[in-house]
Amino acid sequence: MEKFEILDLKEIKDSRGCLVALEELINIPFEIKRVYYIYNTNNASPRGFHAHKKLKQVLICLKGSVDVVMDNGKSRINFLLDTPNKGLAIYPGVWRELLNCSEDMVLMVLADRYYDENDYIRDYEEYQKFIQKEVLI
Ligand code: T46
Repeated sequence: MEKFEILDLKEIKDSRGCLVALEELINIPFEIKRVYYIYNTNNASPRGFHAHKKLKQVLICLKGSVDVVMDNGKSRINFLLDTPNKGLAIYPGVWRELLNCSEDMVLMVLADRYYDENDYIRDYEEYQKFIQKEVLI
């Protein structure tokens, strides 16, 4: 499994609390075009279940927790996001599922492209065909 990366975000800690700075092309591995966040979730309503053709993203769980399952068509890996000082960079061609979102979860996502529904592959069979083509190129 490749196409993802765990980013250890430097925490600046003092008696007042913690601060993390995000800087494009420094600790975020792309230019940031879009930021969105997901909240008011519950663990009975999983999200994701799609892949992106071109989009790169970094997921940071600011509060609560979520299991991010990543699938490359051959194997699946689960990564628990439960701290604001870890980022999960997901590159194109990875099927992702967001499971067990806690009710207090606040998930911030940085993206390198504007929103484009045409970049999504929301059908798993279509995803398998897509990665098969990628392997042949
Ligand atoms: C991803 C995971 C982690 C917009 O209008 N603009 C946006 O920037 C986004 C991200 C979504 N939308 C619309 C599209 C849908 O009508 O918001 C609705 C919910 O989106 P979606 O069902 O794709 O949400 P998730 O949580 O399943 O997936 C989202 C991102 O779409 C996706 O890129 O990787 O979060």
